Amino acid sequence: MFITFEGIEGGGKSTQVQKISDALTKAGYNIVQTKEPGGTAIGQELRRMILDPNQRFHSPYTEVMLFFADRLEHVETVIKPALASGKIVLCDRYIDSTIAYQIGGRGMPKPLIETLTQLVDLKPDLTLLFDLSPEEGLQRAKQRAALDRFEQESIDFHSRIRHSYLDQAKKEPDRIKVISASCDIEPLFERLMKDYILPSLS
Ligand code: Z5A
Repeated sequence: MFITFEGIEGGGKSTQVQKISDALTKAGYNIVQTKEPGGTAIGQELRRMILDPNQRFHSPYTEVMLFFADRLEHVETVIKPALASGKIVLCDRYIDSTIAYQIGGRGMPKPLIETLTQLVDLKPDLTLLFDLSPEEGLQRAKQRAALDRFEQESIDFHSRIRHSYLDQAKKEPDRIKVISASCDIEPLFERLMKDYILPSLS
């Protein structure tokens, strides 16, 4: 199983990925918990460049190329080997982030992203999309740490991303499950395990 977690900032994905990973590991499953950007050593370098609030890219295509460089290394050296050895991969952000952020948010041409996506050649089995208002998400993100390059963008940018995600979910309802993330951590975790994670593993 290859399960991805998606959504706008502050939706609580990272918190839930950690909890799900801990619970499944305790139950005896072999889990690989990973994320994009930054799931490999090269990816960590790319992540630092991508998220640095002082970073200025001079071509509108630089950012998306860095995300794909990160992803190609990640898929080849982490995700595919883990799946081949029968492990369950839990990944915090993946291709749907590129569609939502770079096409929905930045306005990159869809055919370009579709062409680059063909290089990746691996789709998730299940995607949990954490949905909440950008206002609430950014409020949560602000409480946590200094804002990164994306978190400093406008509410309008984050609203476009949210709508892009919801559009994707409408197009692929069997894979992408929309989760209302506007509730407390523990009840959300219990709902995710009972309604999505455990059924997908049985
Ligand atoms: N990006 C892109 O543009 N294109 C791409 O292809 C990819 C990514 C792959 C990566 O940042 C950035 O890269 C991301 C998209 C872009 N934009 N940003 N920023 P990241 O990996 O550093 O951050 P993130 O993925 O957005 O995760 P996040 O900011 O950590 O948010 P989260 O995972 O949704 O939430 P969280 O860390 O679990 O929780 C945030 C805070 O809320 C924290 O203080 C929690 O304790 C709190 N929290 C969590 N759950 C709850 C609930 N249920 N109630 C109340 N408070 C909660």
